[in-house]
Amino acid sequence: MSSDPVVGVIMGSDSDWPVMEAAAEALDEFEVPYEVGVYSAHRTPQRMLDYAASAADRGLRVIIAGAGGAAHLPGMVASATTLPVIGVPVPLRTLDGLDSLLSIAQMPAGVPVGTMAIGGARNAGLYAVRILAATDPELRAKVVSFQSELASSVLAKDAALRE
Ligand code: RP5
Repeated sequence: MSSDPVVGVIMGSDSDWPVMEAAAEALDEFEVPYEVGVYSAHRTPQRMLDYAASAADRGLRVIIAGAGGAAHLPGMVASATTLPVIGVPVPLRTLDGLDSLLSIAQMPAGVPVGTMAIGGARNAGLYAVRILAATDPELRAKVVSFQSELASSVLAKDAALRE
Protein backbone atom coordinates (compact mmCIF):
# COMPACT_ATOMS: atom_id res chain seq x y z
CA MET A 1 0.00 0.00 0.00
CA SER A 2 1.35 3.47 -0.90
CA SER A 3 0.48 6.99 0.17
CA ASP A 4 -1.51 9.01 -2.39
CA PRO A 5 -2.20 6.03 -4.66
CA VAL A 6 -2.89 6.70 -8.35
CA VAL A 7 -3.72 3.10 -9.26
CA GLY A 8 -6.32 0.89 -7.63
CA VAL A 9 -5.57 -2.84 -7.79
CA ILE A 10 -8.80 -4.56 -6.86
CA MET A 11 -10.09 -8.11 -7.07
CA GLY A 12 -13.25 -10.05 -6.48
CA SER A 13 -11.79 -12.26 -3.76
CA ASP A 14 -8.62 -12.60 -1.73
CA SER A 15 -8.22 -15.91 -3.59
CA ASP A 16 -7.35 -13.81 -6.68
CA TRP A 17 -4.30 -12.27 -4.99
CA PRO A 18 -1.74 -14.95 -6.00
CA VAL A 19 -2.47 -13.92 -9.61
CA MET A 20 -3.05 -10.21 -9.01
CA GLU A 21 0.10 -9.56 -7.00
CA ALA A 22 2.06 -9.50 -10.27
CA ALA A 23 0.28 -6.24 -11.10
CA ALA A 24 1.38 -4.77 -7.79
CA GLU A 25 4.94 -5.95 -8.36
CA ALA A 26 5.06 -4.22 -11.75
CA LEU A 27 3.82 -0.98 -10.19
CA ASP A 28 6.47 -1.35 -7.47
CA GLU A 29 9.17 -1.66 -10.14
CA PHE A 30 8.15 1.72 -11.55
CA GLU A 31 7.56 3.27 -8.10
CA VAL A 32 3.94 3.99 -8.97
CA PRO A 33 1.85 4.37 -5.80
CA TYR A 34 -1.17 2.08 -5.60
CA GLU A 35 -3.74 0.64 -3.26
CA VAL A 36 -5.12 -2.88 -3.13
CA GLY A 37 -8.50 -4.19 -2.04
CA VAL A 38 -11.17 -6.86 -2.36
CA TYR A 39 -14.46 -5.67 -3.86
CA SER A 40 -16.87 -8.38 -4.92
CA ALA A 41 -19.37 -7.57 -7.67
CA HIS A 42 -21.70 -10.24 -6.31
CA ARG A 43 -21.06 -10.39 -2.57
CA THR A 44 -20.54 -6.66 -1.87
CA PRO A 45 -22.11 -4.91 -4.87
CA GLN A 46 -22.83 -1.56 -3.25
CA ARG A 47 -19.34 -1.34 -1.77
CA MET A 48 -17.91 -2.03 -5.23
CA LEU A 49 -20.04 0.71 -6.79
CA ASP A 50 -19.09 3.18 -4.05
CA TYR A 51 -15.41 2.43 -4.68
CA ALA A 52 -15.78 2.96 -8.42
CA ALA A 53 -17.84 6.14 -8.07
CA SER A 54 -15.38 7.78 -5.65
CA ALA A 55 -12.12 6.58 -7.21
CA ALA A 56 -11.41 9.55 -9.49
CA ASP A 57 -12.20 12.12 -6.79
CA ARG A 58 -9.85 10.29 -4.42
CA GLY A 59 -7.00 10.75 -6.91
CA LEU A 60 -6.90 7.41 -8.66
CA ARG A 61 -6.13 7.58 -12.39
CA VAL A 62 -6.35 3.92 -13.39
CA ILE A 63 -8.12 0.90 -11.94
CA ILE A 64 -6.87 -2.65 -12.42
CA ALA A 65 -9.63 -5.13 -11.63
CA GLY A 66 -9.15 -8.90 -11.54
CA ALA A 67 -11.80 -11.56 -11.12
CA GLY A 68 -12.47 -15.16 -12.02
CA GLY A 69 -15.40 -17.22 -13.24
CA ALA A 70 -18.44 -14.97 -13.61
CA ALA A 71 -15.96 -12.09 -13.63
CA HIS A 72 -18.27 -9.08 -13.55
CA LEU A 73 -16.08 -6.84 -11.39
CA PRO A 74 -14.10 -5.03 -14.14
CA GLY A 75 -17.17 -4.30 -16.24
CA MET A 76 -19.32 -3.14 -13.34
CA VAL A 77 -16.53 -0.92 -12.04
CA ALA A 78 -16.13 0.54 -15.56
CA SER A 79 -19.85 1.34 -15.57
CA ALA A 80 -19.53 3.46 -12.44
CA THR A 81 -16.31 5.41 -13.11
CA THR A 82 -14.79 7.56 -15.86
CA LEU A 83 -11.32 6.14 -15.19
CA PRO A 84 -9.68 3.62 -17.51
CA VAL A 85 -10.30 0.10 -16.19
CA ILE A 86 -7.92 -2.74 -16.97
CA GLY A 87 -9.46 -6.17 -16.55
CA VAL A 88 -7.52 -9.28 -15.58
CA PRO A 89 -9.21 -12.64 -16.16
CA VAL A 90 -8.20 -14.82 -13.21
CA PRO A 91 -8.07 -18.54 -14.08
CA LEU A 92 -10.02 -20.77 -11.70
CA ARG A 93 -9.81 -24.56 -11.39
CA THR A 94 -12.47 -25.14 -14.02
CA LEU A 95 -12.47 -23.91 -17.65
CA ASP A 96 -8.87 -22.61 -17.43
CA GLY A 97 -9.98 -18.99 -17.19
CA LEU A 98 -11.82 -18.93 -20.51
CA ASP A 99 -15.04 -18.09 -18.63
CA SER A 100 -13.22 -15.24 -16.84
CA LEU A 101 -11.83 -13.90 -20.13
CA LEU A 102 -15.17 -13.89 -21.91
CA SER A 103 -16.95 -12.37 -18.91
CA ILE A 104 -14.53 -9.44 -18.98
CA ALA A 105 -13.95 -8.98 -22.71
CA GLN A 106 -17.54 -8.96 -23.99
CA MET A 107 -18.49 -5.47 -22.87
CA PRO A 108 -21.30 -3.50 -24.49
CA ALA A 109 -20.32 -0.52 -26.65
CA GLY A 110 -19.89 2.59 -24.54
CA VAL A 111 -18.41 0.87 -21.47
CA PRO A 112 -14.83 -0.13 -22.32
CA VAL A 113 -12.59 -2.43 -20.31
CA GLY A 114 -9.00 -3.00 -21.44
CA THR A 115 -8.88 -6.78 -21.14
CA MET A 116 -5.57 -8.51 -20.51
CA ALA A 117 -4.70 -12.15 -21.22
CA ILE A 118 -5.84 -14.86 -18.81
CA GLY A 119 -3.67 -14.42 -15.72
CA GLY A 120 -2.05 -11.34 -17.31
CA ALA A 121 -1.69 -9.29 -14.15
CA ARG A 122 1.89 -8.24 -14.84
CA ASN A 123 0.89 -6.73 -18.15
CA ALA A 124 -2.02 -5.01 -16.39
CA GLY A 125 0.48 -3.28 -14.12
CA LEU A 126 2.69 -2.38 -17.06
CA TYR A 127 -0.31 -1.10 -19.02
CA ALA A 128 -1.27 1.14 -16.12
CA VAL A 129 2.29 2.46 -16.09
CA ARG A 130 2.04 3.29 -19.80
CA ILE A 131 -1.24 5.14 -19.31
CA LEU A 132 0.32 7.24 -16.58
CA ALA A 133 3.56 7.71 -18.55
CA ALA A 134 1.65 9.37 -21.39
CA THR A 135 1.42 12.51 -19.24
CA ASP A 136 4.48 11.97 -17.01
CA PRO A 137 7.89 12.46 -18.72
CA GLU A 138 9.83 10.99 -15.76
CA LEU A 139 7.78 7.81 -15.84
CA ARG A 140 8.03 7.69 -19.62
CA ALA A 141 11.82 7.70 -19.32
CA LYS A 142 11.55 4.66 -17.02
CA VAL A 143 9.41 2.89 -19.62
CA VAL A 144 12.03 3.63 -22.29
CA SER A 145 14.73 2.09 -20.04
CA PHE A 146 12.52 -0.89 -19.29
CA GLN A 147 11.98 -1.58 -22.98
CA SER A 148 15.69 -1.26 -23.65
CA GLU A 149 16.48 -3.77 -20.87
CA LEU A 150 13.83 -6.12 -22.24
CA ALA A 151 15.47 -6.05 -25.65
CA SER A 152 18.93 -6.53 -24.12
CA SER A 153 17.77 -9.60 -22.21
CA VAL A 154 16.52 -11.18 -25.45
CA LEU A 155 19.80 -10.41 -27.21
CA ALA A 156 21.74 -11.94 -24.30
CA LYS A 157 19.67 -15.14 -24.50
CA ASP A 158 20.19 -15.25 -28.25
CA ALA A 159 23.95 -14.85 -27.81
CA ALA A 160 24.01 -17.58 -25.12
CA LEU A 161 22.23 -20.00 -27.44
CA ARG A 162 24.77 -19.36 -30.17
CA GLU A 163 27.81 -20.03 -27.94
C1 RP5 B 1 -14.88 -14.36 -8.21
O1 RP5 B 1 -15.11 -15.63 -7.74
C2 RP5 B 1 -13.58 -13.95 -7.60
O2 RP5 B 1 -12.96 -12.97 -8.36
C3 RP5 B 1 -12.79 -15.24 -7.59
O3 RP5 B 1 -11.98 -15.36 -8.74
C4 RP5 B 1 -13.88 -16.30 -7.64
C5 RP5 B 1 -13.87 -17.24 -6.47
O4 RP5 B 1 -13.93 -16.52 -5.26
P1 RP5 B 1 -13.81 -17.26 -3.86
O5 RP5 B 1 -14.93 -18.24 -3.78
O6 RP5 B 1 -12.45 -17.94 -3.86
O7 RP5 B 1 -13.87 -16.17 -2.81
O8 RP5 B 1 -15.89 -13.47 -7.91
